Amino acid sequence: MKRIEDENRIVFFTSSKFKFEEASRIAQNFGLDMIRKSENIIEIQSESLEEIALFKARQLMKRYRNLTFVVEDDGIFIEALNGFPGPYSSYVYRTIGNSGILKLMKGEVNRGALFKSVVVLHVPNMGLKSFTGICKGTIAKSIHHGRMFGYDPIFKPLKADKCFSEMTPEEKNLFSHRAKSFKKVFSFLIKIRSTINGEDYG
Ligand code: ITT
Repeated sequence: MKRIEDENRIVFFTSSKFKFEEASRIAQNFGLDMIRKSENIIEIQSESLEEIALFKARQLMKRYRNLTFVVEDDGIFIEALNGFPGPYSSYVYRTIGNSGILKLMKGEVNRGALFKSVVVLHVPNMGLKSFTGICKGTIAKSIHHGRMFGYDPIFKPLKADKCFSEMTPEEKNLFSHRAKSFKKVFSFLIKIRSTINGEDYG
């Protein structure tokens, strides 16, 4: 059993095994060890993904001030729907789902959309810092198959020839909003750790 207090370990607080699967592969590429933990936290309703993610992180900070951890909030923003569902993506997915979105988009020529990921990192004694990743793409005309994570079966990134759901996690990481935000998080973490080590031994 892995201990979450290990100082080199990053804990990703998320209820989504898909998010973790993608982010932990990126962590591995950076030589970092990440584990997943589910925790009961209040998710506020807000028009800002960053505010939602920060609110989650602040609750966890009170419980885990000695832990290096991350939380993430995502949304899909559809041009023809004026950015809907955006920060309400989780609720909309649970209620009308992908088929509901496709109904709203019926006959719509403008299929443009983007995914946004906001990750908030907590480092002990340093507080919180947020990182953003965006992936532009289009909404498909039907539900595609494969890895059925959220809106992946209806979202095709620009420059790709298939929907996210038809990609392996590695392929998705070549394009995704999550890959972009987490790469920023891990680069930052490595940079501050080398600075701290440099000061200790310098
Ligand atoms: P957390 O525990 O990490 O908060 P969550 O499922 O509540 O997980 P979000 O609020 O961040 O996640 O996500 C909002 C919605 O967007 C949710 O319905 C997800 O299924 C969906 N979603 C998030 N990232 C996605 C991705 O990479 N591909 C497809 N759908 C995604």
